[in-house]
Amino acid sequence: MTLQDSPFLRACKRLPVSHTPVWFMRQAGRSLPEYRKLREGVAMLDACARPDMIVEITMQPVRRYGVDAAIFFSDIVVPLKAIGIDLDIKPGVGPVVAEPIRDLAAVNRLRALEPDDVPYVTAAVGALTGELGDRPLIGFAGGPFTLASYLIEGGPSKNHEHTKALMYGEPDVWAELMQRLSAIALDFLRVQIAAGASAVQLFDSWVGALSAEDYRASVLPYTSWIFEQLGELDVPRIHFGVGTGELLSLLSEAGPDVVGVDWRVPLDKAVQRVQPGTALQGNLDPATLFAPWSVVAERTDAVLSSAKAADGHVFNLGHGVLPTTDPAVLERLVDYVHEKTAR
Ligand code: 1CP
Repeated sequence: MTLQDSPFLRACKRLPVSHTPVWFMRQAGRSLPEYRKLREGVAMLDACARPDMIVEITMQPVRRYGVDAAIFFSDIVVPLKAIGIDLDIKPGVGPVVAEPIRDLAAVNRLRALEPDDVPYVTAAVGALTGELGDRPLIGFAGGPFTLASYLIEGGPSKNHEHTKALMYGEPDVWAELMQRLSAIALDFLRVQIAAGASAVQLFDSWVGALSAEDYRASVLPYTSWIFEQLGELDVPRIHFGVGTGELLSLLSEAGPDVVGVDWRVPLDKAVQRVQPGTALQGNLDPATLFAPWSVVAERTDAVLSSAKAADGHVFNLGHGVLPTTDPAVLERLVDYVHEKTAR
């Protein structure tokens, strides 16, 4: 098999596959004991800047689960740190920004990302593509709304109130911020593609906080620009956000090849909301994995059956693997999907 014949890349391109490909958002990281051991005494952002650790952590779930794609180990805030923003990833919390960005002067200090800012990304992607062989590596970046939310709120937020206050109250500052963050996200993806990533996912995780009208006016123009620019690079583009049932048609309008769907919308309904010729990714509720196996199997059957309506399907969870998930269940799930869909 060659890389281009891999079930994951074929499903993204809506070509027939030998089995439905599987990978899991957040497959690397806290749910794996081998990850926790490797990370002992190493801060998250330091791990993200060490090619040896990036390669090992990216490979861990591939070895353990036999997933059909690897996702690059990094974080959506890595490019922001790389351009000099004072931020940290606090254990048990997430990204925390020392000085939240809330005015034009602060926005204007956000500079562009250069490949030389992230040499460890280039080095690690290069090493990984060698090690992965015909298994694709997915590169990723945070979407502009989600990055903006961390920068404006100063950390994780439930209501995104400062973000919306700026979006509604100072549209010019918002536009400047979104332009700069979109360029940073695009350049972070370009670095990964140039080094050998064979697909990319834009995680605009928190856009589900917006109404369709606000998303269309204040986010869609920027994500559309990112996908348009990526179109020249000829790698499948995946777009995902949580709680986006009401936004799926707009996420699709932005122009990705694949739309990631969370667990709230069955895939046969999601098909009707995306543009024709769009593949779907998803969408087992990650909390299902805590139920007895018979329930996991039944719910997985429901996802696979619903996915028959889709033009191309990549099996995934509806959001990231929860940190206390039993890895043995994920391992069994990969085998189950492969067996059930073998053609
Ligand atoms: O110490 C640790 O282990 C920190 C936990 C951790 C890990 C393992 C964080 C902090 N980030 C990561 C890695 C990571 N982040 C990956 C690679 C691993 C993989 O997928 O296999 C990826 C793709 C991300 C992307 C990411 N970071 C997103 C988008 C995906 C999603 O889950 O929606 C978001 C929103 C973040 C921010 C972030 N970083 C870390 C945390 C705990 C969070 C979320 C905080 C919050 O709830 O707002």
